[in-house]
Amino acid sequence: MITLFGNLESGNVHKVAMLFHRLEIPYRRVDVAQPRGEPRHPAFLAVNPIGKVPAVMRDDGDVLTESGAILYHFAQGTALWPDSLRERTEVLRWMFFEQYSHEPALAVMRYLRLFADGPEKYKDRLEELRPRAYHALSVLDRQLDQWKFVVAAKPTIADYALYPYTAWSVESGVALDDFPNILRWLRQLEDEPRFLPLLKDGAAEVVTFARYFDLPA
Ligand SMILES: N[C@@H](CCC(=O)N[C@@H](CS)C(=O)NCC(=O)O)C(=O)O
Repeated sequence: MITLFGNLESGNVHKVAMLFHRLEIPYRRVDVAQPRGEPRHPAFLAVNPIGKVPAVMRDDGDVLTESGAILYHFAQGTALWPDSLRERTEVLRWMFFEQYSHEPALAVMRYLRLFADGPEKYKDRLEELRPRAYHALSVLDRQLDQWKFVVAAKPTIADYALYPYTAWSVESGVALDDFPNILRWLRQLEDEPRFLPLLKDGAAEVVTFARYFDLPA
């Protein structure tokens, strides 16, 4: 069975879990949590030298990392990866936007507010990131004014890439009231078949970090 390394609180991990759930791909999850520093543990670095989750190990031992690359890999041959070159280019465009302009603001703000030690320490950093998060959401909202889903009338992996940290915007400290198209789009995606809600575990089995890597608990 495929192994997904990561924790439920990570939006980058949730993108992959959402895709596996939608495509009915069974997987076990090894709990690797950033607040416990586990992505930088030597045992995990042997799996993903980048030191970040998600990582996915296939049955043959091959490891895939980077959420966008994992989505791309498993969406091949499904309707979530469109046929035309032009649409594929748009899907990649929005996935790169997510990684460079959206996630680095929203995910970092959420991490500092919820998981970092003493969020007061990060007040300046949070203030610096706020306009970037707001800008990224404004851009996404304008795109969703033209399209039902991010690049088309049907969802693609770009929607899955953008869902978790957009849906968690309030936890990042940015309300979505100014973004009516985003609010509509979130509900639409949630109404899609086999939608996996945030923080819900879709894994067939969960293994602790210590047990998987044979470390003292
Ligand atoms: N570009 C990566 C980002 C992954 C990422 O930042 N993961 C975080 C959790 S959401 C992590 O593992 N951080 C651990 C660390 O930086 O120490 C992806 O999309 O997979």
